[in-house]
Amino acid sequence: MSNLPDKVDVLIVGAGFSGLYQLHFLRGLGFNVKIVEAGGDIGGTWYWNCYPGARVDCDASMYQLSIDGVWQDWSFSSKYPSRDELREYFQYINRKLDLSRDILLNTRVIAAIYDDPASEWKVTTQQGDVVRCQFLSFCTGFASKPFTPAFKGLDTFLGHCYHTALWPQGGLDLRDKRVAVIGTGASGIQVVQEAAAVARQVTVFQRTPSIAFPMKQQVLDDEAKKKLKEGQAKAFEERKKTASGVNVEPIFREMSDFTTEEKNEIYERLYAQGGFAPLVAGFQEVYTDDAANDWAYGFWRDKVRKRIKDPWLQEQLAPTVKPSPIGSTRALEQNYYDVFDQSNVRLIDVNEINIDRITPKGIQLADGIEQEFDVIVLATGFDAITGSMTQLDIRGTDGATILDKWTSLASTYLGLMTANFPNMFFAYATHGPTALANGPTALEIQGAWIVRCIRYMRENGLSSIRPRKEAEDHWTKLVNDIGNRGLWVRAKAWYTGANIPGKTVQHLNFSGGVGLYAQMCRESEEKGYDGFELS
Ligand code: N01
Repeated sequence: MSNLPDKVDVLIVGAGFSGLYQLHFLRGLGFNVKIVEAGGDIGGTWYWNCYPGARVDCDASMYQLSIDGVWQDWSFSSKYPSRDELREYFQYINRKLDLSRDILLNTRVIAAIYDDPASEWKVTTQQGDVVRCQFLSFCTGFASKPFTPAFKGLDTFLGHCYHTALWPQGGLDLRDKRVAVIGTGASGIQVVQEAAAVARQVTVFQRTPSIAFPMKQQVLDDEAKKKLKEGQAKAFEERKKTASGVNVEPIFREMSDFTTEEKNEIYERLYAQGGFAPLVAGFQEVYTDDAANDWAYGFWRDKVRKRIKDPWLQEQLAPTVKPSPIGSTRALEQNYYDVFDQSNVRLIDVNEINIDRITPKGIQLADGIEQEFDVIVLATGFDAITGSMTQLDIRGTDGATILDKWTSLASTYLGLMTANFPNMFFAYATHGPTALANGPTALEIQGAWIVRCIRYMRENGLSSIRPRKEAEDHWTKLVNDIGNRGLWVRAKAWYTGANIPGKTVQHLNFSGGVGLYAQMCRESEEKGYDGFELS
């Protein structure tokens, strides 16, 4: 049993960006708030994802909280900081805001049930604590349920085998090891880059090639840090109005308005900027139009192919025919496409020769050949977005779980609440801008809304808030209708749940842009929480 009180006003699940933000502001309003966190430290995704090479994929000047008094005294050393530096940043926030006195670590929530007459949630932890709260806020992120494919023989392997999100906190030395990396998404790419520098042999098992953009890492010197600070307050305000939560806007004019030379020039400039600039500041039409998407893919493919000598590898890593629409997943790389020219790195296309089973010594392929490894890295992704909550036994007013409710179709109102689950909020999750947005921008918009809502309830002597079914149906349809204008469903990826066998493929992100999202949340609030039933 831990030190959880029997009752609090607000219980927050998860001590990542969202949870810390909400704790700080709710506590400032005098609410009795606690965070329960499954991990051994704060940081959320940055606690769990300690695999070699873990690094953020958003520009750090935007990948931070805008809390006044916090951002002024912190500067990252590079544009895309490592996991270790992000951990330091979390410790810094903790010191500044004195958060840890209200955080219970190593405490995993496993169940929550709503007591309608009392307008309270009864929450149970794995250790057996039971805590009651009027408001329950899930700040569990989009990637807290790792996905491991059902490989035969997985538990027979005698070497080290870890999912990237469950990597040992103490690290694992890859020097001189024979390393297998299964999966070539953002996590797999980062591991491969790191392992290639030290491991005796790195074997990459690829099913679908990633369309990874060059990071173009930049070290930030004092001058650069000073310049960022000067514009920071304005940038924090501006980011809330943009499409993707970073301070750039896409080109809304159609590609056909431009000559090939002009398009090339624009893309050359965006590639030189690095990161997701070609997506977030490129032609918006790329997300919705096949021909525009093909053109952008061709541009990317030709750039990547120039970095790879071997023609077979060129076709494997940057195929002639695009493997999925560009912009339907997100991954950055530093030297990923270069390391395949090294003699210690090789690629296996599992579409050609599938993984048959994991053996005590390594991996046996469908051709019967067993390859021996010391380390197997499962960079196989997540039951993303909905999985963070559907993995828990959360029961609402009708006794059904969130899994029951969302199995055939995830439905929410404003990506903040779901009908039959009163007084329960979620942020950076289902039907928010989530995967399509810079995390801190989206979760601050949502967190601030949640904090104001809870304050409003107290000020007006209200005990419960729940979305009306019509409002939820309307929002859910809107998320899917806007999503269907894009090409995302063509990719077998986590944005739509298509990466998980048996999971319903649907739009899990609000793809209408952060600015529109913020506006719609604000409008509901300004109309006295339109679409919600308050009592
Ligand atoms: O997961 P993914 P990820 N046999 O789902 C492959 C964010 N992130 O962890 O595409 C063989 O993208 C699968 O193949 P396929 C980041 O935004 C953030 O890499 O299904 N392969 C794919 O290649 C990122 O976008 C942080 O054909 C199998 C890979 O596994 C998102 O999370 C850290 C397979 C999974 O790629 C997810 O990235 C990490 C099988 N049976 C991630 N099953 C931080 O910010 C799956 N694959 C710290």
